[in-house]
Amino acid sequence: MKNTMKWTSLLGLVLTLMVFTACGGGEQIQTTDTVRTINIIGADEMKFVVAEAAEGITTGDQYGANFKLETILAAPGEELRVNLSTNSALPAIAMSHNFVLLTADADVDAFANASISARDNGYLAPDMMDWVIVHTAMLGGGESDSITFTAPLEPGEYTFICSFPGHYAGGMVGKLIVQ
Ligand SMILES: [Cu+2]
Repeated sequence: MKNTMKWTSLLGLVLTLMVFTACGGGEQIQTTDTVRTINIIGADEMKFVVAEAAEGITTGDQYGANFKLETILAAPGEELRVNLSTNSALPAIAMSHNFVLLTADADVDAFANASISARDNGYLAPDMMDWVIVHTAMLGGGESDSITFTAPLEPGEYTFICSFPGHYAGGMVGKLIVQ
C-alpha cells in the first residue's frame, strides 16, 4: 500500500512536470515570435534549401519541392534565427549537415578543407574557430537545431557553409549579405 502511494505521487509529479514543460515551450514560442526566422533544410543533394521564397532571402535552383537558398539579406546588427533540419533517410555518418557562418575575412576553402579531418570537433577545424561567428550542431536525418544570433555590424558578405566532408565542395554554401 505504501509503495502504491509512492508510485502514485511519483506519477503525479511526472505529469505535473510534463504539463509545466509543455506550457514553458508554448510561452517560449510566443515570446520569440518577433525574431526573424529562416527555416532551412539540409538536403541529400548537398544543398541548403527552403520550402518557399520569402522576403529577405534569395533562392535558386529547385530541388524536389524546395529551392536552393542562395543568400540571406540582413541589416547590420539584425537579430536572426536559423532553424536547420536535416531531411535524409541515410545514416548520420553518411549524411549530416550543419550551418556554419564565417567571418568576412575567413579563408572559406581552407576552413572547409581543414574541417574534413575534424570529426571529433563536429567537423569544425579546431584551430580556425576564430573564423566561426555561429554554428548549429551537426545534424543527422530527422534532427534539427535552432540558433539565434546577431548579424555582424559591418556591411559585407559573410559565407555560410555546411562543414560535413564534401558538402561545401558539393555546393552547400550561401552568403549572408549585410547591407
Ligand atoms: Cu551538409
